[in-house]
Amino acid sequence: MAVLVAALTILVWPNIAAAEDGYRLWLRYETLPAAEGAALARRAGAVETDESADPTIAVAVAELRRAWPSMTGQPLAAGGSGAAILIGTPKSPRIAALRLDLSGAGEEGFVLREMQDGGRPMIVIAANRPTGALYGAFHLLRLAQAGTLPDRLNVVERPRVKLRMLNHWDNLDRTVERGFSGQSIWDWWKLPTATDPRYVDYARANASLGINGTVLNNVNAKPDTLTAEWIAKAAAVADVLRPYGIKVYLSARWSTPVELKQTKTADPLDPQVAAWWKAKADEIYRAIPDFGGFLVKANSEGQPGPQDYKRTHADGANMLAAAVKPHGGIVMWRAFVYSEVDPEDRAKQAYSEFKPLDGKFADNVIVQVKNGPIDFQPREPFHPLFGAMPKTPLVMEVQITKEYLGFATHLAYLAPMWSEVLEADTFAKGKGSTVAKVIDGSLDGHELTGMAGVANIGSDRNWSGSIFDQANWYAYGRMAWNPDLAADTIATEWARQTFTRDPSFVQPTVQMMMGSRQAVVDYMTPLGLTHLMATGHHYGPGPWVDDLARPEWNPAYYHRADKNGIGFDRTRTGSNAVAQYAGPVARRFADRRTVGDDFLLWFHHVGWDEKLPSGRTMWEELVARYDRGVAAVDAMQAHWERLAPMIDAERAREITQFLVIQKQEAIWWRDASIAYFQSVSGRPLPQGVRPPAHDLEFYKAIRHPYAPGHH
Ligand code: GCW
Repeated sequence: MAVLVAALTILVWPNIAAAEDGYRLWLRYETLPAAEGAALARRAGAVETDESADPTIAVAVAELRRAWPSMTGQPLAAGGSGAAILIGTPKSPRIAALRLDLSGAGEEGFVLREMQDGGRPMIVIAANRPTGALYGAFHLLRLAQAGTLPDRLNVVERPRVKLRMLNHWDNLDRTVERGFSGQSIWDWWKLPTATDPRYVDYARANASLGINGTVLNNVNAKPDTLTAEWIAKAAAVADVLRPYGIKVYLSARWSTPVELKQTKTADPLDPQVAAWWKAKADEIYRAIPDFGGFLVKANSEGQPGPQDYKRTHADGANMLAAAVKPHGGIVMWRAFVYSEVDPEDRAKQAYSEFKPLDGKFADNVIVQVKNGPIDFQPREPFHPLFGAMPKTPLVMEVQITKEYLGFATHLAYLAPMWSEVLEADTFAKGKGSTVAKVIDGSLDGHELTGMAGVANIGSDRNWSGSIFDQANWYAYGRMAWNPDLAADTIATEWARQTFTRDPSFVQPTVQMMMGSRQAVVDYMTPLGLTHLMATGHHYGPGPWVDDLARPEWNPAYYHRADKNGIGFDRTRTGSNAVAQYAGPVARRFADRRTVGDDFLLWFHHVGWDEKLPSGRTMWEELVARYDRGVAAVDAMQAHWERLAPMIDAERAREITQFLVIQKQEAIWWRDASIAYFQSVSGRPLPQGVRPPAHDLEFYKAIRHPYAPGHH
């Protein structure tokens, strides 16, 4: 029997060991080619510290000790006399003795330096604080894995943004709003006693990117979140994440005290309400001493808020801010608001409500603004609030999970979209006032700065629902650390760690990633169209929908197509949303000659027969864009057919299958959209264009009652 088991183990184990299900993300630490591994082992053969009693240094050392031998193929030396990695802060006598200049590292950054220490060659990871040292360790491992370790290390890095947050839209029953990667990673039911080992790997992955905060629960929050029972659960998660430098935050429902029957009102100016929140904050901080604070969605999409009591967002935010202030906590107040009774262009409403509140928020409030004025669409212009609230720190919120970009089955690399927004010039203080400078605080001199990403992490073995969606998590973290990092640089480092460094794989893969988001724009919402997705779950096309209770839930509200033309006039002759942007931006958007293709129909209503710069009419161009989108997916499939054999079969197969889904659905989007817009425009299909496979009624009848992520 024992022999049989042993034989089976030998047969089976190598396969298990080689299994690539994506669980390891970009932290794979594969053994390097022999010569490179040996060279790395010569540069450091041991990992040393004086500070192993510090929990953060301890996890950094553990990571290095796990990764280094795995990459070099050689065991670590027990210690002693050879070359080594030395990690720590100036509290360590050995680090202090090196007299490194750590001023460039700030509170959370690090210095990586190769130098002699008592005659021994050392890779030194030094930081002012343990968290910085942890980030330095991960940076070293990133360079080593990606094969980009310079001959003589000399790196100084610090994050440009202070709060680098994930927002989980995770519900207490473990469903995830807009989650496409299984259940919530938080197994609430078994918490606080049982903590899933995945929490540690989650923390490692986030720390490897410098993510330092996580909001555990959905912004559409339940009052139960703030009961003693749930605080204990959050505290257990916080305990696991703490060594990795990650603080826990909670989304708070405005009406919590009333719904828990502990106050009669939720009026922010009522002293009893303020006292309740203060006591609640004290209770939370007893359980989670480093609790980050609250995230609030108020008076938005049916959520309660201070306006229910005729108070402002600032009244509400400041009351909560006072409750957490003595503990060093903050309040992130979302500006994602639009009203069911306000007939004003939805794209204008957040600005109209929040701009007048600039200067009225307490100093531990940060207003969280989505990247665009509508809602995480495949392409939106930057939100007009960026640059318009100089006295208020603004967080930029992006959606890593792809609610509107094909869930987890369409390949869409989002970093180019985020760069597009970060690089956009608001002209708030003249040329060069980019959104990145608003976000990193440099434009208006804010210390409190942040980025928030709606997480795409779930219980799926591969964490994000697909391998390529891991890149979106990765890219978000890297850009929150440094908003100027280029999308293709990030894709390259991700691909080299995640798959292989073979340039004949990496280069075309990165190229494919870089074009993928534009492909989605083209086959879903080309030329500045927006929000044409099917109702509720937002999967697939629904441009014909015009009968929902609220006007701004209808795709027809956004595209405004009729027999004459298509597009939303947001110039002076229309809603005048352009006026919310600074002069030069407003003028560019308002002018048909300068607005450009990307935002044409976002800002203009264009006649079907009008000629565009391409020489095509509006109608012909629209059709051509849908075709271009499908062709781009064809090209991705062709690329991938050639690339797939270069990686493991397991991940390759998933990617191949998902591209088949994407192809089918790109065609669905194209056909349904062309069928619909043709029914409105009445124009014939341009010569040589393939007619939709079915008639419009066929597409209108498609239902997806079980699409994931919609609760
Ligand atoms: O994108 C929309 C989503 C809602 C979400 C809302 C928000 C959490 O469709 O599911 O609610 O935005 O950001 O609050």
